[in-house]
Amino acid sequence: MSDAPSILLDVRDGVARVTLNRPDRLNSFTVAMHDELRAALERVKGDASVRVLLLTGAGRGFCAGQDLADRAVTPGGAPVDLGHSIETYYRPLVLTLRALPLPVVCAVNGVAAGAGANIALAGDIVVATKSASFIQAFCKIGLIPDSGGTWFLPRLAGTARAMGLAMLGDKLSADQAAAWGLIWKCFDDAEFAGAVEALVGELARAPTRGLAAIKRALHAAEDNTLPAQLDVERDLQRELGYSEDYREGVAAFLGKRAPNFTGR
Ligand code: T3D
Repeated sequence: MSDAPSILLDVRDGVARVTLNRPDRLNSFTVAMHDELRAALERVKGDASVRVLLLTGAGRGFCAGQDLADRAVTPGGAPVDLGHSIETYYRPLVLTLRALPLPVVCAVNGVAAGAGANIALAGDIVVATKSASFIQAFCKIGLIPDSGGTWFLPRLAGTARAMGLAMLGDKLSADQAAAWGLIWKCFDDAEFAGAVEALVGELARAPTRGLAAIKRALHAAEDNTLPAQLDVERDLQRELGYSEDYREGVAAFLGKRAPNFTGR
């Protein structure tokens, strides 16, 4: 067994870079990796210098979901309580990513399968290399898409595509994922690292409170009526009107200069 950490965390220039680091197992999740990721996300939450979270994978994959060898499952053997695994690990992870008050960028550097595909889709901005793919592998082992898959897929791609992806478990190319609106963009492999750095750099220099409010508003819209959503917009706009970054943005525009946002 490797002594290498399953999760790498590097905080620099306002960007927290979290790397899933079990490349020989396509970064699939063990209990230990879940624990390390949870600790890393706690550190990110407690670090006021962080203005964007980047989640990516080491090696040729993004994440192959649950490590199927991390527990004993055998035909005729004792049943396992997967509900416990979801409740303890996958559910809190997805909710944490969605609730972080800063942009979460998932950089899908290779195959994203099972829970790995849906954790990627939990990001606010999802980018992928052209060679990456998304696989709802669950149906191949008698399970349903978890980690938000049954919620994200119909909303992003429509029920017909969600059904096909979930029931057939076909490999969806990054290009097709972008064409279907599952992800923001994909990039040629050679350009990917540079494009991701440019993206997270731009977000780290942006008005963080405004971006966090955009995230809250768009998430609220998933369940709201129009009048209720107009209330959300009013309340968030009121909060942002008091922010330093709003005043800086207006002054920069009127002064015909670049803004210097501080995230306050
Ligand atoms: O269980 C719970 O707690 C409930 C929650 C469930 C959430 C889930 O995610 S269930 C779904 C689990 N994931 C899968 O079923 C995906 C399994 N993996 C694959 O289907 C394929 O590996 C891929 C399509 C993702 C990639 O295929 P390929 O051909 O590019 O790579 P490979 O050769 O299959 O994998 C490379 C190595 O990683 C290989 O090991 P080896 O032969 O070199 O020693 C393979 O066994 C290992 N690996 C890949 N995925 C997993 C894995 N080992 C354990 N668990 C995996 N999920």
